[in-house]
Amino acid sequence: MAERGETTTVRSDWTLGEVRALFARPFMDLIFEAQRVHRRFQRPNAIQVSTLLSVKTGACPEDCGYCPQSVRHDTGLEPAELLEVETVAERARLAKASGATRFCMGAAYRSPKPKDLRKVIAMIRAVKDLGLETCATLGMLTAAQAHELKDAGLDYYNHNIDTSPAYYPKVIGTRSFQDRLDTLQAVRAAGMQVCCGGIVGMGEEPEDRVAMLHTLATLPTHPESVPINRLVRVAGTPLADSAPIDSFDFVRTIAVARLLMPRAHVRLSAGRAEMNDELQALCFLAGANSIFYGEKLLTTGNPDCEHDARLFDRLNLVAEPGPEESRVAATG
Ligand code: SAM
Ligand code: DTB
Ligand code: SF4
Repeated sequence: MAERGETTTVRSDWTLGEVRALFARPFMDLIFEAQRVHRRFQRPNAIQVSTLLSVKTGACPEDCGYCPQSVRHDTGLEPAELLEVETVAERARLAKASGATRFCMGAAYRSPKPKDLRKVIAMIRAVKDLGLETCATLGMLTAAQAHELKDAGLDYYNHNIDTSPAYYPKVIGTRSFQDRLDTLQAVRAAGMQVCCGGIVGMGEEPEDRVAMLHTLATLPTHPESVPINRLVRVAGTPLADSAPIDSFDFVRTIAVARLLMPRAHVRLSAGRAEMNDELQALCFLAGANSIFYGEKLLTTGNPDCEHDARLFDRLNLVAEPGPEESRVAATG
């Protein structure tokens, strides 16, 4: 039986005090411990590679203060209707050819309408047929919608808690923290894997980062993927002038996520375009083992593929095998 406070078992009973204490550890001790746990639970030197595509862009009725896609913020973004299934399939083919193993389709919805969901389901089937893992992020779901997506073969649903329960209402007014938890519960109950994380650098206090990770790590089952986004400050959004988070505080957030959720893939998500290679390497050392790969996130930029390929080479990182290669490895 492991002692409380040891970081080698998978626990969902973390206290706020314990999470706070992890953040307060000397930087080097924290990173060392995170890498120790990383090596125990994850493949060292392997990175899971996902590609994002915005399948429906902008004109979102929600008011999320960070988001360029809200209809309430004047960001100059050109809205676009739900893409055609063949267009999405073609983009997924390209993503697979360039090395991605998971394809994540994002739509700027508060929640999907039945007609839209039918079309997204056709997209999921087409992407799945290519041998890619599928992920979608479409806003709030009912239990029935979650089941429809699961039946269509959706592997992951992304729905972020975004920040702490206390800071959440300062950033988003059109839906509540509890709404987010309800959708996560519906996704889990339908049997899908959960991709859930948040954003840092939105002017939150360190205690908000403690509470955000505490919320994720005390879900009955940890999310399988935990995206940690560093705010992309888009002109025209209410958070455009937020002071950037200190780089080492960002790395600490990754390390604490790794320690709290040892089996999860922690994704170094939005914000990489503004990070140098050395900072990204430090994030990988702290336990990040997933990235979004491809020149665009949803509407903002991401490092170009050649740059990422070179970064992988320089750090001797390899892409984690996708579903097809894993099957071959298991049977052959
Ligand atoms: N509309 C759906 C929703 O909100 O769940 C799905 C798409 S939404 C763009 C997905 C996530 O992207 C948000 O929950 C947020 O965490 C992240 N995001 C949006 N804008 C961002 C920004 N400017 N910087 C960092 N992350 C951002
Ligand atoms: C996540 O946590 N980050 C991604 C994905 N899940 C959907 C989105 C980042 C969006 C960054 C701003 C943009 O490109 O619009
Ligand atoms: Fe809409 Fe999602 Fe952007 Fe919020 S984060 S404004 S729900 S697209």
